Amino acid sequence: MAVDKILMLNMYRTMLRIRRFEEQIFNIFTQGLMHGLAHLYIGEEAVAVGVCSALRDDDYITSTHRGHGHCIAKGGKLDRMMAEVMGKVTGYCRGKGGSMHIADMSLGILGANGIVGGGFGIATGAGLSAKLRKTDQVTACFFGDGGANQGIFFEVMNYAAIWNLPVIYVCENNHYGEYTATEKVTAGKCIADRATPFGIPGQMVDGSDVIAVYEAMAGAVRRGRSGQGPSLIECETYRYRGHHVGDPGLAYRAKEEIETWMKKDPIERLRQRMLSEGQATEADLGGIDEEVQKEVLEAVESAKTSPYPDVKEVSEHVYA
Ligand SMILES: Cc1ncc(C[n+]2csc(CCOP(=O)(O)OP(=O)(O)O)c2C)c(N)n1
Ligand SMILES: [Mg+2]
Repeated sequence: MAVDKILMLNMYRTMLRIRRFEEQIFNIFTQGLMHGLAHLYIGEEAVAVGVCSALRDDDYITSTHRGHGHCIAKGGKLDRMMAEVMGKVTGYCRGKGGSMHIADMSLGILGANGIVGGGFGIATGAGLSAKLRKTDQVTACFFGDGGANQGIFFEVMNYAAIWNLPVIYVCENNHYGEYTATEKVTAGKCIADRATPFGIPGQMVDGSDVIAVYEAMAGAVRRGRSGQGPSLIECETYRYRGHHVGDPGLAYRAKEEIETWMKKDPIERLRQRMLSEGQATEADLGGIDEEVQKEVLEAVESAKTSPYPDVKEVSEHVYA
């Protein structure tokens, strides 16, 4: 699929929905309206949106602890997500899961995951399932640079390779795992190279460029759908905020480093590109900005006015 104006406008809108949604998550955290923590994806939007724009509605994704962006890009409902984060009964898990347990089987969202590397087995199983059922569905498996050091990553690449599974492993290398710089704990030149010993194509992509991510993903999806097997894509990206909403993110990162990445902002970059290519006017994009802000504030209002689950159902739906 060529990257036309409609696709670009959709990508712009979706990246903005993620950013505005997460700004509100930070607000409700500081106002004491949510319990626990959430991990913000602000700065990394081009990865989720580039990847999910190349997927069909019936394809699958597995997500991580930093999962709001993945869910929104795959079509997750903002009001149900916001309600879940606030522990309300209208949330995706009736308010019992929170930020790291958002899933929507009807949209192929096989779940955020509090376990680093927890998506690898699920995604690879979904790939095996699609193969056995002889559908041409593919699965995108999001994981971080920290997740890339979990042993199961190597196990699933082996299985996916020998069985030719339609799984695309998408590494979000944001240069940190919690408070540790990736290069201090990660061997090798890059994570994409880890595909080579398994005979899988691995490539690095500029994860601040939504079109570059989309194009790399579209190639990997074609490969997966046509029975040629798995791929690994490493997206270089950066989280502007701390590891979670309670971490200012400044103690272990230089201010200049953060500023350098913010200059490559994925949303601003697509905006400038669309304006300079005449794909959109300031008025078109301003209209989208307004619509998105309104939609996000409505999700917050709806979550605020929803009730908490009844205490009688405290042990329901929490164990299967
Ligand atoms: C199995 C496991 N080990 C440790 C943790 C604690 N933990 C939560 S997030 C995180 C860092 C993950 O880094 P990365 O995969 O790069 O993702 P990022 O937070 O950068 O998006 C760690 C170690 C965990 N949740 N699960
Ligand atoms: Mg990381």
